[in-house]
Amino acid sequence: MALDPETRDQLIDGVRRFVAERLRPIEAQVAENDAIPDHIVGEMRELGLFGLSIPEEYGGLGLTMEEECLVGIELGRTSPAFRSAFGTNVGIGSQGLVMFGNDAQKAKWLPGIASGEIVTSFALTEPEAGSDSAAVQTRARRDGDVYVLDGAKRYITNANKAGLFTVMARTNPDIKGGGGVSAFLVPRDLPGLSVGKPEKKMGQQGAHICDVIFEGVRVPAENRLGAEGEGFKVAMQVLDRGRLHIAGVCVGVAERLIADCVAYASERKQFGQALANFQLIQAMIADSKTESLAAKALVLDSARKRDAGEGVTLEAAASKLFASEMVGRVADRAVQIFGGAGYVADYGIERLYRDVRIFRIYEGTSQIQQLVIARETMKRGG
Ligand code: COS
Repeated sequence: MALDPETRDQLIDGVRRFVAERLRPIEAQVAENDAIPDHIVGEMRELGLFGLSIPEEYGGLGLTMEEECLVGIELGRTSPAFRSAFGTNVGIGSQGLVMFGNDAQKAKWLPGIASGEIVTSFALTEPEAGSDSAAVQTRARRDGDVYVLDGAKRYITNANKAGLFTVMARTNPDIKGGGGVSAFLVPRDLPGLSVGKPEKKMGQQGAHICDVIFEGVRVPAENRLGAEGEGFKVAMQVLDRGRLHIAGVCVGVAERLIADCVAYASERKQFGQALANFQLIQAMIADSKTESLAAKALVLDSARKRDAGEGVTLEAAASKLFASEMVGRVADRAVQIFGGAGYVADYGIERLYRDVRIFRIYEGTSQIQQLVIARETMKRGG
């Protein structure tokens, strides 16, 4: 159920203040150290950020999709690496369980996920299954009352901290596509599960992705999420939702960059006057603002449709496509407006330029979103 307007404003205000006062001052330091200080993660837990989307009965805030996107916009006003610390708990790491888990599974895991005591990861991608996620090769063989998992997952966000993985694995090797895949809740401490070193990345330092290896990991059959063969659909529905969240974050980063551009252009003087007086600078600010407003309208409208119970596969893909491409253009213009300073680390613009590049890739590349949008549009007949 949606929050009443006053509570909603308080929540958004609280997150905005936390971002401005606690996160922004240390964003360069976090990038430098490739780590978010533990006490900051503790503050995120206290604020309830790990449980934004977890139903209230399990200790979360139970936000609607629209509310979650509004919070996502606020979180986008600083390095997106911070959001990543709890992003999997809010999105792809928990939503399979929220949407498809049975009561016992939910009661066992969701309270710890909501509080942040348990960090979750979503293990779909593999070395040979990126965009083609139905090509999952990790095997899950039934052996009495367990499934035995063997295989490797790649680029798994928060794997190095995760206590629980939602793993997509092939239960039926005779079915080559998604129909042979099932989803499992796999605790980190099961023997045979190992996690690789965090990858060195282009941006979003402080957020980590690692390989996850399964060697004869015996997962109790009761940890299967949904029916056998339903795993691919679980993953797709989790991603539909995740794409809306990411689109919200993209809008937030764009708003931050636009504010930075306005401040810099007002202060910096060339040819005897502020950059902001030059119409070619104004044109870049106008384009960024227009696109950012359009993305915001699209993502919030799509989120409201989801909250109303409509299928939003198309809208989520369109939001993710438009917002992630939009923030790429906004970041590029920001570097241009800042000029040499945009290319220099001290101003933080080049860091955000690198940070936003992944938005066009993860949770489905722009090309996958185009494919989904085209298919859905044709299905709907226009
Ligand atoms: N919701 C519910 N069901 C869905 C769905 C969705 N959003 N998308 C697909 N399905 C179902 C289809 O209806 C189909 O069911 P039936 O077999 O009963 O007809 C089944 O899943 C297979 O779907 P489809 O034929 O569309 O699968 P494809 O292999 O052709 O590809 C794409 C689907 C390319 C869209 C999918 O693989 C994808 O999204 N890839 C990107 C993955 C991704 O985002 N990875 C990021 C890493 S995770 S952070």
